[in-house]
Amino acid sequence: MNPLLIEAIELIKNRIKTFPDVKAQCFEPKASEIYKKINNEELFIFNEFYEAKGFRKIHLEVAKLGSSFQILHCVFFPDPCYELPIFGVDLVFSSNNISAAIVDLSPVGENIPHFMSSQLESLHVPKFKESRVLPDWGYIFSPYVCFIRPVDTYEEKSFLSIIDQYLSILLSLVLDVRKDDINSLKTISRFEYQKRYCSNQKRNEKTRVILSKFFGSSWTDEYIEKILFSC
Ligand code: BLA
Repeated sequence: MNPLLIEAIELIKNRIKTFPDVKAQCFEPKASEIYKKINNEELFIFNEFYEAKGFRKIHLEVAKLGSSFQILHCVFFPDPCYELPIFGVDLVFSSNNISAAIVDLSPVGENIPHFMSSQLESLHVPKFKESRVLPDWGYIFSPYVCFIRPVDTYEEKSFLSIIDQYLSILLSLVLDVRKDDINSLKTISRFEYQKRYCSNQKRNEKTRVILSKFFGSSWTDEYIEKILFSC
């Protein structure tokens, strides 16, 4: 695996460990390690699932698809009873270079709450040389989304530091947050926004195309529906 990918996995795992009441979920055991060999090319996907205070599902995935693609994908799906954003990161290595690096704390309401935006504003985010344009479904992300192609080691490390800082903000939010009633209008509205996030992520044809190439389209549809963006 690419050393930067390993560094990113370590960083995220170390952060996950610090979330309150975190425990591993024994969810879909057959989905935790997926391995295939096609024409001497090895494909594997490792999945880890956790739950924690305020989060219905924390999913960390590492995939090696053929000789050229390595992917890190992680989403913290909040329990809609809590006023918490959706943390998501996707790091796509193509032929050992990062082609896409995206991280966000995405809103589950019309706007990002003020107590969250003030923390995000105070972060030190360097100016990356190559920012990337979001696809049309990308309106689900916050104004603080970082979507770039890092051009050198300095930018790669800076991106890892942003992942870490976003997780640190998320942790500070969960330590303070109160649970709303399951039937409250706030909870229901956050659930609707989370469903909207998931249905738009499912519109990412790039994820679908690469998974289908190796695993076929019906396996891919089920994987995206049940593992990546189940709601
Ligand atoms: C892009 N995602 C991509 C690309 C690939 C994948 C191959 C194209 C890279 C490029 O444009 O340079 C593939 N991503 C995967 C696969 C998995 C995966 C196979 O996670 C899982 C097995 N995607 C997410 C999450 C976010 C996300 C959580 O899963 C954001 C937080 C974003 N990925 C995202 C975006 C693009 C992308 C916005 C660019 C899409 C585009 O340009 O059309």
